[in-house]
Amino acid sequence: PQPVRLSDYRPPDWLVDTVHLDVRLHPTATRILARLALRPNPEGREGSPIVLDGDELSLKSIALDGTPLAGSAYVTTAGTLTVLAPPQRALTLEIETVVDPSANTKLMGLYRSSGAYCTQCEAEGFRRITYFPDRPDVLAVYTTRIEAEREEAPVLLANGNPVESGAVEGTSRHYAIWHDPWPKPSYLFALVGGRLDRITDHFVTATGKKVELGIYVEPGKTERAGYAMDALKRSMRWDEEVFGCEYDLDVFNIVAVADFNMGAMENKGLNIFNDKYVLASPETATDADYANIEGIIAHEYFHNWTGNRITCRDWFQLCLKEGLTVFRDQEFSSDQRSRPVKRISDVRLLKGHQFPEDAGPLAHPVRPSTYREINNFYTATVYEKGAEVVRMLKTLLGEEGFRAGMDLYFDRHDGDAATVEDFLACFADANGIDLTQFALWYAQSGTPHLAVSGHWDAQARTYRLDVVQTLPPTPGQPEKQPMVIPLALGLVGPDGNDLPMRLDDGTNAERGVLLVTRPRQSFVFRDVAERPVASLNRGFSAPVKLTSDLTTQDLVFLARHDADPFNRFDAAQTIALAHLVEATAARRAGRDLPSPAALVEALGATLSDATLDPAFIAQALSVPSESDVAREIADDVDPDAIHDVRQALRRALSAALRPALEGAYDRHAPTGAYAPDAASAGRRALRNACLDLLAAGGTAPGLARALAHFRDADNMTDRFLALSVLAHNAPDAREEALAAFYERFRDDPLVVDKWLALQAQIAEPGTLERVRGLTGHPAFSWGNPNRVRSLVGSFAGANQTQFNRADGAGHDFVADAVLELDGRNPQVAARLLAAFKSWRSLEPGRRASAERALRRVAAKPGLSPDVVDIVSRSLE
Ligand code: BAL
Ligand code: ZN
Repeated sequence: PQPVRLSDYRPPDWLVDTVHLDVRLHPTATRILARLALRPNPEGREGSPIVLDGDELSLKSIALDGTPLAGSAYVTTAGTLTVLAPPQRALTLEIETVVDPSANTKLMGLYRSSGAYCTQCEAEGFRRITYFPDRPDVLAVYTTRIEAEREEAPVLLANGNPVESGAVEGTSRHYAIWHDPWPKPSYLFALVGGRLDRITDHFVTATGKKVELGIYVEPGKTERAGYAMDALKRSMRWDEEVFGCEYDLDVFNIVAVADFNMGAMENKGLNIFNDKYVLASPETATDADYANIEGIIAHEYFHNWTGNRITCRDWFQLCLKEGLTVFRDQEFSSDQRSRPVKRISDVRLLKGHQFPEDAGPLAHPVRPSTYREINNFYTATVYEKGAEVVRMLKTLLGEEGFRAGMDLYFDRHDGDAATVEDFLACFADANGIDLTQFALWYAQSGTPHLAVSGHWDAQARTYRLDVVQTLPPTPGQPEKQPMVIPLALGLVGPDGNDLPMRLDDGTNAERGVLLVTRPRQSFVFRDVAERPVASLNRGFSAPVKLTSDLTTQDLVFLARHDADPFNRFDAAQTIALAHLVEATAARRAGRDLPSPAALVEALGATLSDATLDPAFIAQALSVPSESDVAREIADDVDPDAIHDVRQALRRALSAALRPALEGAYDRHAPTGAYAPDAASAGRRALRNACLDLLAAGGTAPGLARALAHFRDADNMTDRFLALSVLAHNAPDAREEALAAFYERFRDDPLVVDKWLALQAQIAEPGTLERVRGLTGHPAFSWGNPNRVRSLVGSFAGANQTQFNRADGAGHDFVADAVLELDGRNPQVAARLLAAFKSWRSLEPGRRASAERALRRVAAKPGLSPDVVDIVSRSLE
């Protein structure tokens, strides 16, 4: 495919005011009658033909203002239908197409999941339902009539409000009509038809309007939808209270389906979800699942304003809705749970997924300037880094300035298809500031590096911070300009309390934030009577890689005393990471491993601090991952060496902290029935983190505890943690435990996913054969994205040693899986292939095998555009 460029954007030549759809559902031949009211766009090119997008459609008829079009009046290609020389006035096109939902394995457009009909239109799926100008800046009012066999699809849903429903006289069919009064782009269209159960509730908005809420699930699963409903109502209230956003239809429906490419989709008034992010019960879902459900229900709901009421002008602006909405869902979860712990887990996700993306061949700006396949840009950079950029705006402007900018954005752009420039202009205008340099965050890819050193002058009683900012070259961007980096900090005095911060120009460092805007900058604080320890980038105020001249003892001090919980966590992680990097080098050079004494000291203090939140301590006990260490090493990476030294560190911590770990484990035993709230989840998290460390390396007492934990568990969080501990550390007990778990949950696909994912992550040479074998297991299916992601995705993305086996067999297996999948579901195939994103940082042998595997994929004829795009960028 030809690249699409942001600089080539042109407004549409034709606009669509209304769309009337009549969809006659049929398993293999669904007929769609579309009536489009079009008019020339005054901002488009005069005299233009009407060019509509279409993909795998069977065109049955086309009429203009009621008169069938002659064959010479239009042309179709593989991707378009063009009405030639149309009258340049408002007109109506009626188009009849037929599609086969049962054959739709791409899960884009109209398809079937467990017998139900559903749709996925973002980004370019609507063109797989009917011919349409399928771009986000064409906003229309939709009325949808759905008709189906009553027996096959008793439930018929579409966007907007229900208008009418009834029997189709003299047939076994029935229909429903839905009308959505809010103009929307085609990517937000949705319909559902099927045999579904539902739970209902209602919500009264701030201005007293009653909204009927429904969550539809596969028959028999309504008992698992309650938490999602609760999360939905909390989201609706929170968005009113925090952003002033009120819901705007009479109904809000959510449908959970088993086969879904993404996590969920924010279609107007009819969110469609992967059932992984709706269904939960204590027996089947972990605390992490509950937290994800809460966050994703909120995310999709929040899109109603940031995405739907204000949408994107074009797909380059994807971060406009995604980064902003991730920021909003992160804030929601922070308010519902522990803010510091939420921040820690969000930053872990950012560093674990986005930083590697930004450091490899797939790096791209938060707002890309070119793409060949937009589906490949639903990335950690657009979502997570996009959210960080919004968070930095808030840090720069403060609570009130940020809210003023958001209010102006909602006022000024409601009903618009907007751009990043529009968004930034609202914050600039509302606060009277210039955000030109800040806008570079949207345009420059790569993780900025800040090197910071501190200099205390006892005589002058000053403390100077020297900051050097660099931004590495990334694909297509050899040269970079300096960014605006809001660096939140504190100066911690010897007693552990923050010192006042007065800059030498007499100003206070406002809200404790320094603005780094130049390649080199110094900040001098005055009246600093004692040597402070600088706590830098508090709360991870900027998504940068920060190095400093803090000593290990400074870090141990911060891990004990920092008033900023994020940095308290981060100080211990920094010690651990430095240890692991040094230990990896020692292991490869055949030297003795360094001592982990500093980390033992820091974590020992954390474990014994009764004032700390258990969920926080659990995070602190979880040492950096193998991929964190690989990212830090950056070059000539040997995953086996990293794995070995990380295991050694965990064994050492286990031995050194054993009494404290056992004490915390015992003190946090459950006191009542399972509840998914944050406090209860935090207690379980700490107890499970202690167990995980106690059993590290397979010590007998640790394993005995894990076996008992597995046997006695009354909820999935505890049961699955114990199973993981056994699977990773107890080869002798592993098979029996895995078999017992499978027998218990074999009829529950979402739990089977956990079972598949766990086995794929075992860091042993036998895992590849195990995973190969599991692809033939009756519970596995190449057709279901959740199964593929659980088994093959976990192997490629969460098993560094086995995916990167020295013999190249792991790379070959994943390449084969990509090729197997590509003919069926290109989006899932391309996402799997992106697991090679860090291949260039591997040691030469593994790098060569990764390159061979990538080249083999690239050489296969007939690849999808999705896979071609990833493989070619990976090899560039
Ligand atoms: N818009 C795609 C799914 C999501 O980010 O909400
Ligand atoms: Zn989203």
